[in-house]
Amino acid sequence: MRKALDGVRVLDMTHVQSGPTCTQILAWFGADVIKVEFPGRGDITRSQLRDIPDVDSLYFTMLNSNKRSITLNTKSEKGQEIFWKLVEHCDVLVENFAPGALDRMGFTWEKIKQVNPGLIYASVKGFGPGPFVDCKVYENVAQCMGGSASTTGFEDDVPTVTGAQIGDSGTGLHLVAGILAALIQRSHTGEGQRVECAMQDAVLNLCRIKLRDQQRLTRGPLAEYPQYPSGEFGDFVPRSGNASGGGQPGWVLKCAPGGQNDFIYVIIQPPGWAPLMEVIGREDLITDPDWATPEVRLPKLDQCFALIEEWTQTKTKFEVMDVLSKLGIPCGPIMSMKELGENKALRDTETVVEVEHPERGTYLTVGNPIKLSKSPSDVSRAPLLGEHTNQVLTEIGFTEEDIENARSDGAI
Ligand code: CAO
Repeated sequence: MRKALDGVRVLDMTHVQSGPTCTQILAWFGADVIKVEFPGRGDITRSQLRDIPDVDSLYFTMLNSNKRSITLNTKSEKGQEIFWKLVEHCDVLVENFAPGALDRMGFTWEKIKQVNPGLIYASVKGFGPGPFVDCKVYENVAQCMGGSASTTGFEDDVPTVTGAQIGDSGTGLHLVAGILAALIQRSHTGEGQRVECAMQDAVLNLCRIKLRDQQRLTRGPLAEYPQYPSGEFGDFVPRSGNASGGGQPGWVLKCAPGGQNDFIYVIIQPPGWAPLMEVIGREDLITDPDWATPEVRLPKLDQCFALIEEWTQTKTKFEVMDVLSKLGIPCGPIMSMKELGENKALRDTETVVEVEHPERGTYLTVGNPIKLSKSPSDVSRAPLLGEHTNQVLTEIGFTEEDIENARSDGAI
């Protein structure tokens, strides 16, 4: 079946996580993604956190499905010649090197658009223009500087980073949106453009409800935060533990048998109060004026959740979900990675997939969470280092002799 991005060729100069997540999605949508890697070493993640000696790590294989790999020393003369040929043949160039790295290689935007005016040149950097524009950035730096860490965790504890890679994968996703928009614009104008996404900006975008709360704070305390009504509010948004970020209160409640992940998140929508109270055997609180409305419950949300927890603790998290979801009460068990990896529904939809790899055997990965009815994303394994060098160079017009010369020069 034809894929959404069939015919789009991506020159993938990405490494580590943020850039590779972007180009992996483009590949799942059908783009031909050609990953350019330093000869001999490749993307540094190939050898990071290895679980099997001398075999590409899961770090690498889970971020680079459906791509082709070529090795190229872009700082060598021959390598530069090959790079420019690739630029001519590609629609999109994606990179996430340290600021200025591509310019230092001699690949400036001015020159790139002269060679291929239709090329879309997309980059991830840590910061946009400003005092930190030249800084190198990893995931947790972005979480700290984009507002996530100051608002995650509990007030009496240190700022906390989240397990969700909102700085890396989150920015990669933003970049995908930018590239797709630029491709649509190009289909009208024929022109490429620069697409830039800063990790700090992407994290802040994902934390926008906290900037909402910062502004609300100037008008009074945040009544849905656990600090209300007895605690003090300063002049910045505090960490709110497990409170819901939305207009409906929620909290994490203990379940049986009391293990590390035996918890469920329960949300109390106004219409959910009566069925919840029925289930836990407190019908008296349905009409009691001290409990009956969201307004009177707000100052004692901790007591509301404590009442519900007395009941949830008598059941497993999935039993609780079974009962509450039938009553239309939004809730969700805390799922461990073990449970997610084994989850049948996620496997059935190929959000969790097993992939065959020639060196590591079968491995589990997360497939494309974006489902297109006319462009299925079949997940194929990540490429070995330089697996497609000859194939790609032949496609863009190099002869066998050229390729041999480039290889003996160390350019590939
Ligand atoms: N041929 C020749 N040289 C190559 C090459 C190739 N195929 N691929 C990379 N290089 C060179 C780069 O040009 C750079 O050389 P210079 O320092 O001379 O410019 C060098 O390898 C190292 O690249 P780097 O500085 O990007 O890598 P690093 O490991 O020092 O830093 C990172 C990594 C991620 C901090 C940095 O790339 C960065 O800040 N990127 C932007 C933000 C980002 O994406 N961060 C998320 C990373 S994912 O967690």
